Order: sequence, then C-alpha cells, then structure tokens
Amino acid sequence: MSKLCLVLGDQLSLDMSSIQSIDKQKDRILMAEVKQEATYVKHHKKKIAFIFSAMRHFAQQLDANGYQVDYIKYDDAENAGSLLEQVKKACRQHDISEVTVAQPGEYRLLEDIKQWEEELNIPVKITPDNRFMAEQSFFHDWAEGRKQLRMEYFYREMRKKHNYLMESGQPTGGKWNYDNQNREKAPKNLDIPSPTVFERDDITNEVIALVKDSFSEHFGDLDDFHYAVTRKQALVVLEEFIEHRLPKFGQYQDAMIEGEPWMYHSHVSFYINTGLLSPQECMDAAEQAYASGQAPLNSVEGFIRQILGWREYVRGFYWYLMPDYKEKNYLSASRALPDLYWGAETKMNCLKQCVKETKENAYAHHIQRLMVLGNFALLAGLDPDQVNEWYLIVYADAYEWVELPNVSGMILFTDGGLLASKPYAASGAYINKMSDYCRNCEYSVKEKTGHQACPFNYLYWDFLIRHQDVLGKNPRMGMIYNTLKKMDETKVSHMQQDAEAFFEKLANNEKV
Ligand code: FAD
Ligand code: DLZ
Ligand code: SF4
Repeated sequence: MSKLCLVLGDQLSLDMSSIQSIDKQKDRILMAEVKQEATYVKHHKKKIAFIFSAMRHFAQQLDANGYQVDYIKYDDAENAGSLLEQVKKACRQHDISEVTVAQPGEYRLLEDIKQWEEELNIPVKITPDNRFMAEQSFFHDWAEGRKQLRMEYFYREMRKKHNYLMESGQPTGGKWNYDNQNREKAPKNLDIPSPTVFERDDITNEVIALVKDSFSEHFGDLDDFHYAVTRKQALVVLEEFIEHRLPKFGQYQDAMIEGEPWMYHSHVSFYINTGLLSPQECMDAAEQAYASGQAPLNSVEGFIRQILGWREYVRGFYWYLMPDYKEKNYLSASRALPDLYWGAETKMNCLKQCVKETKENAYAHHIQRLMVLGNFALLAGLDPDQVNEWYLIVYADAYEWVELPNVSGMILFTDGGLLASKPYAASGAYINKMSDYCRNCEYSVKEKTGHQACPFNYLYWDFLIRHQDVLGKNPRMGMIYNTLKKMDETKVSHMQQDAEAFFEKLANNEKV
C-alpha cells in the first residue's frame, strides 16, 4: 500500500508540502497534461507550451532526486483527459491507499478535488500551499472586521513579520512606501537590457510541436519561445534582473515605450507562480542588492512591495472572498469584449501595441495591463466575466487566485471599493504622460471631442457621468466630480455623444 502524490502544473517545487509528505521509496508521484486543465479556458499557446515544458523538466528533476514518477503526456494514447480519471487509473495500477495533493490555486479545482474521496473511496489529503508567506489564517485574521482591505496596511504587517527592509522596528529609509518615486516617464534612447533568452531543448521543441498541433485554435504566437523552463534557468533570469534591471526598476516601473515589452521589469511571475522560484529568494536577492549598494531603495522597496505586498495580498484576498467575489458587478458592466482584444484592427495605438505584445509574448507589464487594457475595459463597461476570462487566457502567469482580484478588484471595481479606494480610471493624458504611444496614434490625445479626439478622453468623462450616482459619493472622487460640475454643458454633451457613437461602432464590430 502506498500514497499517490498528484503534482499540478503550477506546483513545480521540490519543497511543495505534498511532495515533502511522501516517502520516495514507497510512494508515487503523478503528473498529467490533461485536456481539462489545458482547455477549461483556451489558454494562450505560449502559456501551454511553457507549462508543459516546465512540467516535463520538473518530472525529470523528481526522477533524478529518486522519486517514482508517472508522467502522462497530452498525446499519450492512454491519456484519460482529466485529473480525476488519471488519478483513478494510477490508483488501479499501483496499490494506492491515499491520495495527496497540495491546495490548488483555483477555487474551481479545489471544489472538484474535495469530491474525489467519494469517487475514489480512499482518503484524499489536501495539504496547504506552503509557497506563500502569509497563511490563509493570517490574512483572515488581518481582514476580519475591516470595511476596506487596503494592501498598504497588510504590506506593513508583512514587512514587520518577515523582517524585510526593517531597521530597529522601523522601515529602512524612514518610509514604508516609495511609490511616488516609481512614476518617471522614460526618456528617449534608454539602453534597456534585453530579456534573458534560452535556447529551446528537445523537450521544449517537442512540446511546441504538440501545442501547434493540438491547440491551433487558441490565441497567441509560439514563435521565439525563450522562457526558462527549469529552476536552474529561472535562477539565471532572477540573477540577470538583479544585476541589469533592478537598479532602474523603481524609476521606470510605470513607464511604457512602444516596441519595448520587457522594460526594467523582472519577468519572474511565470516562475514564482509555477514554483520554479520562491518569493523569498527573489526578495532576498533584491534586499542584498540594496545592502551592497547595487540598487537604490526606491527600486528594491518597489520590487519587495509587489511580491510581499501585492502578491501575498491578492492571494489572501482571493481565498477570503471566494466564491462570492467572482459574482460581483458593482457598476453593472455588461458590454461584450470587443474583438480588438483578440487582435482585430484598431486605430488606438496604445491598445494595438499592448494586445500585439500580449499575443507575441503571453506577457505585458503591469501598467500596460492596468492603465491601457484595464482602463479601457473599465471605461467601456466591459462584462467582468469576459474580461476575467481574457486575462486568464492571455498571460502565462495567470491563475485565478492572482488574476481575479487584479481584474475584478483593481481594474473593474466590481467590489465597489474593497480592494481599491477608487477606480483606476484615466483619460488619454495619463497614457500620454507615461508612454510614447500617442505619437504614432491616428487619434489626437490633445483633442477632447470630435472624431480625431482620443477615445479615452470622452470615455473617461462619460464613465464618470454614467456612474455619478455611486461614484459621486466616494470622497476620493470629490475633486473630479467638482471639475465635471464646472464643465461647459455643451462640451459635456458632445463628449457623451462621442461616447455613444463610439459604443455603437463597437457594437457593430466597426474599427475604432
Ligand atoms: P514585476 O513588475 O517585475 O513585479 C515583480 C513581481 O511582483 C511579479 O513577478 C509578481 O510576482 C509580483 N506582482 C506585481 N504586481 C502584482 C499584482 N498586482 N498582483 C500580484 N503579484 C504582483 N500577475 C500575475 O502573476 N498573474 C496574473 O494573472 C496577473 N494578472 C493581472 C491582471 C491585471 C489586470 C493587472 C493590473 C495585474 C495583473 N498581474 C498579474 C500583476 C502584474 O501585472 C504581474 O505580476 C506582472 O506584470 C508580472 O511581470 P513581472 O514578473 O515582470 O513583474
Ligand atoms: C494551466 C495548466 C495547464 C494549461 N495545463 C495543466 C495540465 O495539463 N496539468 C496540470 O496538472 N496543470 C495544468 N495547468 C495548471 C492548472 O490549471 C493549475 O494547477 C490550476 O489552475 C490551479 O492553479
Ligand atoms: Fe491611446 Fe489616445 Fe494616445 Fe491614441 S491618443 S495612443 S488612443 S491614449
């Protein structure tokens, strides 16, 4: 009698609680590429290629470490198509008395696995996901009784608890947050380091051929696949980030440049989320760079805030509020996701560039996701389910625990202010300030109305007018509603007409 440990595609770490709980000599590990997980949404081709290749490499690593692994490839003749069916087969094949799996990152799969005991007639043990620094109970205790769940206060608790950038109980440099030093526009002719690139090995080539064949209908390009697919490679990505990009990460964190998808960002989300890197080692490396004078505080604090703050916070937030959170729609948004999100032609250069890069790389950096693609989704009142599905599909780092709070809470304000104190809504002026997209746009960012006007300009005011009944009560929106009050009525009515005409074009699938 032995145990069967199921390792999911985003649980690729030898330190996983489930793997740690088994006996190498007696027990078995199961990993399976299954239709159920690869198609419950139509993931970007590069996301599937990355996950399958990283899974296959990790199986080899397990094997080299003395574990007994059953690995089911997507095109194996005996592939049963779902995790449960694969587990059933493995239980029949080996004399299994218990199944163990670490808590999955998505509510739907956790609920599914909770039913398995009845199906299998043996115990199914779900161990905690020990890759996060804040246990679910820690978030729960922090959140309970609060009306608003602000990341900033959670982050301070985490800084103290885990002793990052702390000196004698006080934050290093005297401030908790250097966000105001993370907003510079990038000057021309910046010498941005290229991203870390790896040659594809036989495993990755085989997976790419498989994805081409089996997922041809899915969105996204497969060309120039250069991601790390092993822990060893992911460590090189981290090392190169710390050396070459971290020094300017803080300064240009919010900047966007046409043709520069990678900027000074770390590109480690794919690897942390699948277990190839730990959040601690990423932050330790950054803190060490500060201690040795290699990187300034605004960069290092900014990077640590994203991981110890935002990443841990959204994960706690997700499990604290699911399943109800997914149903929220405070602004009653219902417009269908326009085809331009799938690459249909658009005159709006900022959207065009961000979608193009997303299609090419299964990656866009934070401010592109938030202030271009997200801002448009908010202002246009796009349906939250469709927007969530799009984000879950297109980014190689997307799993619902991290995608949903960012999309529903941060960009769409579906929770009415639980995550963000006000909607991240902005006109074209913000995009023009933080990027060079407007230079090559058919619209004019300076014009507020008329067919040359940047749609973000009139959509912004139209959004505020449409939601005045609820947003007008928000104290953080007071100033902007005062500006609206003082605006010339004819101008306001022109903006509303322009917005209406724009929405009509969207509905008719016309190019906007
Ligand atoms: P960097 O900018 O270098 O940041 C460092 C790390 O901080 C990231 O690797 C990530 O682990 C963490 N981080 C930064 N911001 C966030 C955040 N808001 N939430 C959680 N972690 C964060 N991140 C995902 O990992 N998966 C997603 O599906 C995802 N969807 C998003 C959707 C929207 C609408 C928005 C606004 C943000 C989303 N993010 C998501 C957060 C963020 O955009 C990505 O983590 C980041 O762009 C990944 O690139 P990077 O590794 O170069 O990050
Ligand atoms: C994302 C993904 C994909 C595309 N394919 C698989 C797979 O075939 N087998 C697997 O075990 N996991 C896969 N994953 C990751 C899971 O979807 C992920 O574990 C859950 O969404 C929970 O985060
Ligand atoms: Fe985007 Fe408007 Fe600038 Fe065009 S003018 S790139 S639509 S912000």
